[in-house]
Amino acid sequence: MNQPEKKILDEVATLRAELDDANYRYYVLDEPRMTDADYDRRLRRLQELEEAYPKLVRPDSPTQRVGAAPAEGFPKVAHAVPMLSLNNAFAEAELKAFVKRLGDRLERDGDELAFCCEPKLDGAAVSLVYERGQLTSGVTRGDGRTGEGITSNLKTLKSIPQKLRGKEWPERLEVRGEVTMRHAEFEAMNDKAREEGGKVFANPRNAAAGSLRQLDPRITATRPLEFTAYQLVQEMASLANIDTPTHSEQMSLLREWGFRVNPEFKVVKGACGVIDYCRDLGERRDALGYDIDGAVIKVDNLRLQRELGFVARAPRWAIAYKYPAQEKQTTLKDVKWQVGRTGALTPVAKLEPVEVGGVTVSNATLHNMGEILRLGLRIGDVVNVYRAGDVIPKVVRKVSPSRDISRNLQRRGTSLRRQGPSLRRSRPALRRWLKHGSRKPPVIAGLMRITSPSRCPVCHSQIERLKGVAVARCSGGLYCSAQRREALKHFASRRAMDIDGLGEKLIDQLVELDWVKTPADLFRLKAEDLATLPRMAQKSSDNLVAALEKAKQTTLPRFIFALGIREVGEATAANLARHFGTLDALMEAEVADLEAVEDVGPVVASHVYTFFRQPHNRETIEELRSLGLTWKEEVVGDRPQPLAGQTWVLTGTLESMTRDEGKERLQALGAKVAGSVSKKTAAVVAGPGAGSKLAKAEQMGVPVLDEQGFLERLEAWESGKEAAQ
Ligand code: JCF
Repeated sequence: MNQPEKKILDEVATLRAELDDANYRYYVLDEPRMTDADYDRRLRRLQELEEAYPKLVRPDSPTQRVGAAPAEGFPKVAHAVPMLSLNNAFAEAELKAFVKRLGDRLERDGDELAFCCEPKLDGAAVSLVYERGQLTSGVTRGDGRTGEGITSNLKTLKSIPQKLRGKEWPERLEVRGEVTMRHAEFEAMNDKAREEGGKVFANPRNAAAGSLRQLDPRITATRPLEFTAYQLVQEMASLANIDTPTHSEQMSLLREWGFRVNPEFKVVKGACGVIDYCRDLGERRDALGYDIDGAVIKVDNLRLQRELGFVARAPRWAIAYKYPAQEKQTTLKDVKWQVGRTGALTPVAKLEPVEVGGVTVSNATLHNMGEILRLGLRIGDVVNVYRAGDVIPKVVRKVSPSRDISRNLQRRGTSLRRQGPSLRRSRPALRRWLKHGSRKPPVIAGLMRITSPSRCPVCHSQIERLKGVAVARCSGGLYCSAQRREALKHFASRRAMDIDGLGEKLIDQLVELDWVKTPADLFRLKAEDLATLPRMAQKSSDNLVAALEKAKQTTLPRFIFALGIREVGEATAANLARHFGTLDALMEAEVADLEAVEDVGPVVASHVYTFFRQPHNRETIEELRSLGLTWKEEVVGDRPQPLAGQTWVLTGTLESMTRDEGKERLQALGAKVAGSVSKKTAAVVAGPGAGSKLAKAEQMGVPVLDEQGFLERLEAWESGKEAAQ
């Protein structure tokens, strides 16, 4: 084998340093500098060089993160220091008692004590060992004393440094934290698995734990896992080396060494500080984008921590304040089939009402028939429901055959074993059904089975199910009043045509009465007719007609979005509008022209093409135009996008425009508009009433604009006078 020259050695070292740095910025600091393309190019070059000179391959090389060869099981590994559990508090009074107890024990005023507060991440706890700065071992929590060695799996996580950054780390370092998955990535992963018949996880915690216990690290590498450090392990032997007097300083050290720590981490004082933190975090829980099951409160001062010590298996100096559970058990009472805007039939579980994560849930989605089969559900089953963030609650597992059913079976003198659904038998049947696309799903043995309708429950049209997909659709199109109703709701919605006063209930009535069949019919409604409807006074009828009149002035992106073309969301609508400039150009576009638009693939292109080839769609569009619907048409060609690649956040109220208008103007300039502030945020626009987002921006040093400043910049960018910030 040829010897690498010095030049090659230098290139490899540079590539590794650049890739490590890019990973750190992306996964730990949330501040990416390198584009994905640049990252991939460097990674490929490094792979090439390592292939050409295998002697250069090192276990901590960024190329090794894709995972090594499959391993046989996992070795049991004893934790040098046991991984603790935390005592729980379920009420604010218990937090007060905790602070008071600590004050008493330490013979000082508890309200003068500093506490570190952070979200209690709901994932899989792991412990990492670094020797001379190199990651040497990663172990699951296990029973707290012994866990499983999953080092090669953990090495595939980009938020776990293989090599510590900086210098002053101790000879041996142990870091503990939680491996989690964010809601968005978890949902995307499950959606894909549902489509492909792969492994679907009940919740992000199961997904994280399951992904870490994969025997093949290459599978772990494909899972969107994230490690967040929360504890630097204090061994007596290493105490001398880590010379920080507080937990919060240790967290800063961990950050410098290359770990991600939770951005919600905060030091507060006394019982009031702790309670305020727990309340605030609880209110923002659904908006965090990841699962937490509580808040962790720790005494900040490490000397005081040592003085307080432990009781049984939990530290005296910490407590977990628990929020309501996000997964709860209830009974499946019935399944109703709902027809969506595009005709897709969704089975909706009707549940015995149950509180999940602080909200009462009585309906949950079952996605499609494939999901019902996967879960082996029958009416009457006891099921678990999961609800997190703003997403729709889901039935995630069947807990046991319900009492009702077993009683039924007893009455009939049959044994449960004979009648119980056999998942072992249903799985191959499910796979066959998915693959061959017959209309009738396989029957799982048992009573009260759930079947999918062969006719639309609303318009009785035939139900179609394409080969290889689990979704069944009503073939009725706009003949189906359910599809019409959903299409109209979408058309009128705030982000589409924004027709004030045209709510869902009213649309239901208008469709029921057959007054409105197409969006164009909306603009023909007369105030005197509307006033005859129940709950519609003359005033509200006049207002609605005025709102319809106002909505006729719209924008091209809004109009395209309002049409409700399959898989054309707001962002795609904006891209289409920008690309084609006029509706006529879009309507005449061929599939290949459509595929040339940013983020438009063959599937979306074919949906758009097919939509505009339907005579009834073209008719409706013509009618809408002749009824006076207009927008400013842009000239063909790309407008400048000075804010491309930037993420903005709008908070508080604006006087000269609504937040949605502000958002649209920013998007038109190429910016993304996000709901929460991170280090990636380019700028925050804060109007009166701005709260925690403004505070966070200031704390993170993100630029903040008031409305005046925002308007000035907008106008400069829109007129093309200014290239970028
Ligand atoms: O986020 C967590 N799940 C979490 C668990 C955070 C912490 O700061 C913890 C923990 C378990 C034990 N701290 C300890 C001592």
